[in-house]
Amino acid sequence: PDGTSSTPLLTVSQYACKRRTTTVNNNKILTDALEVLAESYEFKEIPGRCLAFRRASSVLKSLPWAVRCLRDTEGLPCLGEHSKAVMEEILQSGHSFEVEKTLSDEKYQTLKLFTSVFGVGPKTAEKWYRGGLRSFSDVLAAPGIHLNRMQQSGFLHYGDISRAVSKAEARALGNLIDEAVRAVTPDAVLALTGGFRRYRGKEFGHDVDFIVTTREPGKEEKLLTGIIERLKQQVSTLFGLLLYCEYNASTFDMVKLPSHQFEAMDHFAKCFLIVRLEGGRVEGGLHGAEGDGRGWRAVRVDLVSPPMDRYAFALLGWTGSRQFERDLRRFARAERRMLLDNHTLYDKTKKEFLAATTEKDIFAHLGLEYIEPWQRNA
Ligand code: DCP
Ligand code: MG
Repeated sequence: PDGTSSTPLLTVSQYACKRRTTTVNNNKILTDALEVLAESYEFKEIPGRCLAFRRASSVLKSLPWAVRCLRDTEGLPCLGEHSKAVMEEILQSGHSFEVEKTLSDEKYQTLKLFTSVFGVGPKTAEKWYRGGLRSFSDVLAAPGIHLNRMQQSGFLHYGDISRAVSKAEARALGNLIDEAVRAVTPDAVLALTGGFRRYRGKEFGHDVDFIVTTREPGKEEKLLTGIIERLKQQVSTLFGLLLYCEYNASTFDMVKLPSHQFEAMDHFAKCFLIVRLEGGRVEGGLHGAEGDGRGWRAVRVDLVSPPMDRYAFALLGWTGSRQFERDLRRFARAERRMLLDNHTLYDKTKKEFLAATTEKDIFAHLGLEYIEPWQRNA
């Protein structure tokens, strides 16, 4: 390098797992627009197009500079004709006709609203839409609509759980879970994962994800049910701490090959919770909950409990982002003939499983430079 170039000619990889993506997004206007289109194709169940927009958005998120004209994007991977056309329009006029049309589309708006409820996925949202329902009051008043327990809790705590969780609240929850874990067994391992592990500085998330396990082989499931029991017994003031709890027992099979299907959930024991977090626990009060004088808020919490020898795979898989995970698996398959998922890594050439005790081991097996959690916001 001669030091005269103002824009360094870094080659940007087509794989998110070979890029370093912090939460600083220099191209937010563009990525927000592309993600609207990705989401709308997700609702339309056209996964190819959805993925193309997500990949394009992810590449732009990794750039340490702002795109000012289309020429700036020469040589960048994953930017298809459609994405480029949308970007061009925004760069020139400040908005995109297609994005605005999508945002004002009744079906898009309704599916977005319905899927924002805990327990409501695209299938249910679509069914309700086709049944003529357009609002929450439509759903709640409709005869013959059966809400499962998760959806009932989703509606009941909608205001709280659709409001962002602050770092202080995540920390308070960490202490609460840690207390319960220590009460069950002192030698447990508890780690924050998901978005909160990827964030640095003042940031917010939609839920708080933890991995919990124990060094005693085969005891991790008992540990999780023990924690749940402990949380259930705990009452804060007059109320129970657990507002909702769904426990999924492990269906983990030690000898199985990694799944080819990315979106498939992993097989570890886990639980989906809604926890009542008291305001008094957080210095300076709770984000957003001060106004209504309740002094508490509901927060979504996920706990997953892999066996200790799968801890590194589970941690890597649950830290995200989703795009980072997708590309790790795609890279493993396409570039290394290996299969990776939240449980294991399998080398198809050597026909053997590759063990790992840390995330660094997994990156090393894949021949990838280690990417820190806060650089995985792809
Ligand atoms: N994950 C996965 N496969 C799934 C669901 C989740 O690999 N089917 C991984 C990737 C996610 C992480 O788990 O990054 C946590 O899932 P969340 O939905 O909680 O997403 P984040 O924590 O990344 O973001 P948020 O702040 O919205 O919670
Ligand atoms: Mg999360």
